[in-house]
Amino acid sequence: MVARNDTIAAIATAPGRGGVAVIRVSGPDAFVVAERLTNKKPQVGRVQFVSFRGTDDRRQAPADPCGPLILDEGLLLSFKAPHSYTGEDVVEFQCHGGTVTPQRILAACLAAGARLARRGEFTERAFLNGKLALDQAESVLDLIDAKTERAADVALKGLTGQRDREAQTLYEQAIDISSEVEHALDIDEGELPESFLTSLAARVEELKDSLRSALVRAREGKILREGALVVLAGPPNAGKSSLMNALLGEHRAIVSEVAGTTRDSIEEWLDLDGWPVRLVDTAGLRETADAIEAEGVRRSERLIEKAAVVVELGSADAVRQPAADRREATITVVSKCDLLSASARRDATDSQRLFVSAKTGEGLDALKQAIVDKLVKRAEAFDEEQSMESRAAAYHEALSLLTSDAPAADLVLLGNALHRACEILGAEFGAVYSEDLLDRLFSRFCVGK
Ligand SMILES: Nc1nc2c(ncn2[C@@H]2O[C@H](COP(=O)(O)OP(=O)(O)OP(=O)(O)O)[C@@H](O)[C@H]2O)c(=O)[nH]1
Ligand SMILES: [Mg+2]
Repeated sequence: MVARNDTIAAIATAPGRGGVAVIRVSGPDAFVVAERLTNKKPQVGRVQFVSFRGTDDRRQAPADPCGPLILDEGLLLSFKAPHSYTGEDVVEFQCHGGTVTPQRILAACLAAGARLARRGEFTERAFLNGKLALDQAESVLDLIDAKTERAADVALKGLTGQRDREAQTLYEQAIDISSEVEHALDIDEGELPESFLTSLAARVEELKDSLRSALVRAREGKILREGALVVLAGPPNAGKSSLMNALLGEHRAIVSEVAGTTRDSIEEWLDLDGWPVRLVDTAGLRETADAIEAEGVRRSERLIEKAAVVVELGSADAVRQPAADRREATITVVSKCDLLSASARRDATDSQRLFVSAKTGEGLDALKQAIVDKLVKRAEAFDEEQSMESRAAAYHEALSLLTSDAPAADLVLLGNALHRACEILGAEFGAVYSEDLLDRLFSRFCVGK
């Protein structure tokens, strides 16, 4: 991937109907493109009211003797390098939204010499021109994708460099201890103050605590970014679809007294106390001869395996016990609790079960809280997850180096472990980037960003 000298253009706003759209142009010819479209010299630091004109071919067409085709009226904003998002000359056109006008203005930009931008190319240029660090570039994407305020807050921490500073602080903490150990290795053991080893052990423990908290934050970040899969499961007619609707506060899934109503899974986003949750209603689990329903059941089972949290519904006497490996992730719910008599309810009460009624709303808040609690626990559980993002993996690795290989009494071992931990932490905010990593990151962006 190399910095290019051409000029790129793209529609920066989401497609579809909207009041205003923004077309962004970046590169050495950005101002030329703007002048050809608006017939005005771009002026930095001013908002210019302009008419956007079509391409020259159209103006010269004999069939159109009335001069240039006006595509729209709107605003022109101009930024001179390096004081722009990308660090290059940038112009932004604000025009009316919708499907046609932004596309026509984009086409006019291309006819005026710009090239259509690839996904993420604006942010990639910002990175290559030193306007954004890698973590910040990644955070731009997270901010765009954020589904809850909490997720947006985490992305902003990355964008403003707070996450890099966190890695840097940990690195410095490790370097400090490491240099003390090096020093201790250089001098005679007899010259070390008596308290040296005790205070060293305490500082290593402090560093491990900091690493642990950073790891929890990094893992929360992953859940906040990607959302957590929460699956409603249970036998047919248990009230899964009704519960889905009650949690969403809308009639999203079809509910009926016929067992086997839901055949395919239904998915919606839900904001639970800031945690973005992918809530999925599934086909009821049962043996069935119906081929379509059987496929639905298979899909439910696959979803249950992947879920961060499984909400298992059943009547008081029929709640299935979750498989051993899914127990941590499962919340057991007695649904339709409004139908239970007082005595049946007493019999079924145990601390592991939540009584919930989609009809009366009883227990809904407790269920939401239980889901959030599971998500927090999941962020705190260190080992079980396979796919850790790079920063969490780095913190995890540094932590395990200091835990397993470094008895504080053996200074040589501790010194080695600290050395390796410093390398790992340093790479988290340092300048060690691989091209592959960059290509993978920027291709996840939308065009125009
Ligand atoms: N009294 C009462 N009835 C409920 C409650 N929740 C669901 N029902 C009823 O139970 C029946 C089944 O509800 P659904 O939500 O369709 O159940 P489901 O688990 O999605 O069923 P399948 O999609 O067939 O697997 C419907 O007649 C609902 O009206 C509840 O909290 N209280
Ligand atoms: Mg259903």
